[in-house]
Amino acid sequence: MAFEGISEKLQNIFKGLKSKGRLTEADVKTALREVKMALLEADVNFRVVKQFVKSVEERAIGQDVMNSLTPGQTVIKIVNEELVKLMGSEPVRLPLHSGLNVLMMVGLNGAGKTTMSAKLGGELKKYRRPLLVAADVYRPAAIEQLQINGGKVGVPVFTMGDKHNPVDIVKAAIEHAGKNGNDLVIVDTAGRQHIDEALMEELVAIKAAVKIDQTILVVDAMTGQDAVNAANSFNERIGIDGVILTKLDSDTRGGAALSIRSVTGKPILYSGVGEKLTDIEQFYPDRMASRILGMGDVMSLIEKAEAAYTDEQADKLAKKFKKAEFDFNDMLEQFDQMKKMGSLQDIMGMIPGMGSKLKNVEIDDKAMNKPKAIILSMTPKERANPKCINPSRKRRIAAGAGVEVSDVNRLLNQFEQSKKMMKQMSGMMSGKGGRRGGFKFPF
Ligand SMILES: Nc1nc2c(ncn2[C@@H]2O[C@H](COP(=O)(O)OP(=O)(O)OP(=O)(O)O)[C@@H](O)[C@H]2O)c(=O)[nH]1
Ligand SMILES: [Mg+2]
Repeated sequence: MAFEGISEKLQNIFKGLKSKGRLTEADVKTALREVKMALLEADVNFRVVKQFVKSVEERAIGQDVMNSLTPGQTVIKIVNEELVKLMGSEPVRLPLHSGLNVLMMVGLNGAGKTTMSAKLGGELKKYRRPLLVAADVYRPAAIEQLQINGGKVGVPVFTMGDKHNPVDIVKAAIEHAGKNGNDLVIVDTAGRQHIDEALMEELVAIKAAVKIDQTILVVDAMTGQDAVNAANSFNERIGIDGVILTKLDSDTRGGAALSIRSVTGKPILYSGVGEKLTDIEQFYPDRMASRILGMGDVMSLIEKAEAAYTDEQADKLAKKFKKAEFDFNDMLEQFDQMKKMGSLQDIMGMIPGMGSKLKNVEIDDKAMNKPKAIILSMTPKERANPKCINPSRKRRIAAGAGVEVSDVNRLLNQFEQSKKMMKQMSGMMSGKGGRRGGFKFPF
């Protein structure tokens, strides 16, 4: 899970701060020294760390903070605010003007350019008419990969095979876009293992030959300092306009996410959060800071739930909860809805305070398979009215699902328990809007 190490360290530091009623200057300095170590260990650029700690210290060591009622909380709040600032403060939307826009995706080998090109195409298709362009003529199967991904998101792919040079391909693609009513051209370029002069020349040549509106650097969040150094070189050599971080679903330490904005001075536009082509999110500095601090990412969780549930479904569910009418048919439906929200591991990681608790727990998405199989081997009548499930029915259900009768019993007990809980909770859940409230920081 992303940011595990740094989250845990920061939370421990904060616990120490909060346990003290009053804070001395020395307390704050000690805590900040630990914050500094945690950031360095997460592979954050050392200059960025130095500046960060200085900014926090300037704000934290003052009479206002020391004399406040909850100095520990105040210091934590400052750290949070400075982290948000480090990643750009406000979310930045990809700037698109009216008429034809050309985006060029650049970055190191394997950063996720081809995947992200398709993800962006799929995302921006809502507002634009995108065209993907296969300008990686070096890596075997790169063109095919883009074609397959383009097909999956329903975005056309322009290719001239691998016998032309990328400058000619991009020129022809722009002409093609003009003729076919595409107003957004997304160019997938070749990656290299390291910054490589020939590659840089090629990108410079493309930029000289056609008008590129946005040069977007795709950065693998797993790679920390290396990514940041590469970003610097790309920026100096060809000039970049924005950054996209990929693989934020993996167990990245946080270094790239925290350094890249401040090192390049360019906004982080989106993040890639999985291998599926819908795994793309707008980048929100405040939400990312919450995740890094181990406060969870409640907003993203709510958005995911809202995307998976229609208003109608949410209302229906809330009503059933209220009357405790929830049955196994509903439970089955929930399993499928949960799947739409992503992997269980990811979902749990967004819940405040859960990230660090899950450290060594492997959450298996298959965990839902057993109860699902049991419910599937019930008759519709049994699902709607679990009370009628007598011992002989239990045996039949167990045999049908390939489990033990004790597994069936366990599920039935859990079900009764949750019905009781639902009754108690129903007062707290009042429609969709209600889910937004009630969020508290875990420390
Ligand atoms: N988990 C995860 N995997 C990703 C993400 N984005 C890309 N990948 C995977 O990373 C690998 C490389 O992605 P590509 O899109 O081929 O990367 P690329 O930059 O085009 O690579 P080259 O063309 O070889 O330079 C693939 O296996 C992708 O599925 C992401 O956000 N999360
Ligand atoms: Mg590629």
